[in-house]
Amino acid sequence: MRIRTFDDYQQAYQQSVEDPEAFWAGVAQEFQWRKPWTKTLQWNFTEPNIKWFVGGKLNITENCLDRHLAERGDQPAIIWEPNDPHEAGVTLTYRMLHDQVCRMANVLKRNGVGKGDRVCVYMPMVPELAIAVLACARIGAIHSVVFGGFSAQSIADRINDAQCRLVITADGAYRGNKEIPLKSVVDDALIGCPSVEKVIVMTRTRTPVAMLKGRDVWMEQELKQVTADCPAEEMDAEDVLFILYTSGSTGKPKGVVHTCGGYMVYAAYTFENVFQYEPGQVHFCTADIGWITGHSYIVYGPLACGATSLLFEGVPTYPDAGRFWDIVDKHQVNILYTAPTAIRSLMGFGLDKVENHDLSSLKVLGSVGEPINAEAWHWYDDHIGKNRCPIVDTWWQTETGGMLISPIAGVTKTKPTYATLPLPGVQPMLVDENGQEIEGNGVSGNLCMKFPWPGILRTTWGDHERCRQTYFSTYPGLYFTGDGCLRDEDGYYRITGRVDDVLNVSGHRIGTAEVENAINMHTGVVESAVVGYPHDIKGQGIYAYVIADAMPSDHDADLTKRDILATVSRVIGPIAKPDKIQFVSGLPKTRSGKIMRRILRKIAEGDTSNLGDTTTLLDPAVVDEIKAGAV
Ligand code: 7RM
Repeated sequence: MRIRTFDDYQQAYQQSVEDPEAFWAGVAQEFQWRKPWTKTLQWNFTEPNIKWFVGGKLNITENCLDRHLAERGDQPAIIWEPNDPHEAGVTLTYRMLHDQVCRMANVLKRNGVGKGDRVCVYMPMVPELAIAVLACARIGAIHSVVFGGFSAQSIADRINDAQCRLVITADGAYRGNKEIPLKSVVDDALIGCPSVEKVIVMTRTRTPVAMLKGRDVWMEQELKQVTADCPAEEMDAEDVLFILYTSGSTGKPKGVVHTCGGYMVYAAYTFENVFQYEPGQVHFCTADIGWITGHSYIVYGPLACGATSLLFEGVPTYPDAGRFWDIVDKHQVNILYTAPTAIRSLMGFGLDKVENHDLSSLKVLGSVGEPINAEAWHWYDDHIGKNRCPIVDTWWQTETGGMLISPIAGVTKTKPTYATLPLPGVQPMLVDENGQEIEGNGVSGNLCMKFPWPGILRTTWGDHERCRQTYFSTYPGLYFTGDGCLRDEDGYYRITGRVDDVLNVSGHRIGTAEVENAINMHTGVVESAVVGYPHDIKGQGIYAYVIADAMPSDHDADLTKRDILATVSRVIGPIAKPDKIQFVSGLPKTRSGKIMRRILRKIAEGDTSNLGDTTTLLDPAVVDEIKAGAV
């Protein structure tokens, strides 16, 4: 099953297209199933209805933990590096992790959680976060991890959408030189969350917190009340494993649903092959477990393969911009998987921060989350990989569960800025505006998939129609990714960015509509329009055009802008704060009332020379005003 050469890749790819069921059955067979499946795949992309390993029974934690005990019970499963380099870290062997997951699972049971119940997890990047996630999976509870940078309002929206019964959190989180009061944010959220019965609170920062009798319990005390004996719940391959909320072009974030069997097989298969993972290697994925990258390539993929996964609590620039390299050196990291935004930011601090560290343990470098520009690619290649580590530019999405288009390390010839070729089982297709397939090479179009892979989303929580509408209706019979893509003369794929109203700011997915709604909640704001613009470090920055009920004077404008930022922070979280705000008296609208974002994007980019056709605008004069006031 393991791909070692380009020939292997071509063979695997060919089989995966000619006989996908046999191909994936072969991969899935390597895992531990309580009961084998009876049908490998049932699908249609119209409803959509997608089922992998039908009738198969398993528990993902048996595959991530129990299965490894005999052979590598004493090997590190998780190495934890704290925010403060002077604080002692933690290494959990597979045996220790198994023990702690079972204990935590028993704590959940004691607090009324059972199979199918939803649990919200709002935690710092500590081992207990991975343990909490796995404990849910152990007993068949569905986890919904919310990134620690989201606001109380965002947590409340997610909890209510999934009707979570319990929340797992901590008193606070350390991030660089900041302390985030997680429990206090949860308390604010829970004012509007009647479904939540219990809150389990871990001690991390020992910030004083309110503990409500009957609702809030301390994790440490709960753990004293349980044993480490917790048989895994038998799950159907298509039972829900987790929900993860992600932004789209309209409305509130959607709860992307992944199921036990297919997701496990896909996360593990892609982890092992793309990174060419070898037993004993240390894998360092710098993402937060609050995002899909953390789910698939810190927790499930590596653990399903018996790997050692490094979990880092802090940020790349604390205590200084050499922190990643310090960690690589200290823990002899073999695989480093990070985002272009981190690379670009660290590039700016110069080579001194890199050169005093031993990076010779590195074997493979990965990139994810946004397009990687050539300059960042080369810096990564030259100064981190020293031109001896393949770079895998992995393209995928929350909805895809795992990587879809990516080089296989050392196997696929790489090309800067290209995600290169589809992985086995992945059948990309480029289409034009009218849904016509664009064939041949040296072309570009909208990126779709014409066949399911085991990690594809099954639905969006509580609203299957929204799933159909968002991903399967634009081009009937296809899964639409929302990305634009180029296929060059060699058949290599290069992702050019979103073609919908979704922004990618420092690798975080943010819907323009979400930011607009938040801005519009600010008093005095009549209307707003949000677009992205190129940003040297973040990839994209957020530019907001705002109509206020009275145009603020220069003095007031600055204060009002800060108030708007505070409002957005409150409603969504600090990650969605606009980088630039421009007050305008009107927005460029067509006669039918549609905002012409194309024009606003051009102005935000600073390219006002050629705004294209503006004759369909209701009031073309507004464009001149906006151009003149651009910030
Ligand atoms: C894994 C993740 C998904 C969106 C996706 C793209 C963009 C991700 C790359 C990329 C160019 C890449 N999930 N994207 N990886 N663009 N090259 N290697 O990021 O759901 O949060 O975002 O991110 O636009 O649609 S996500």
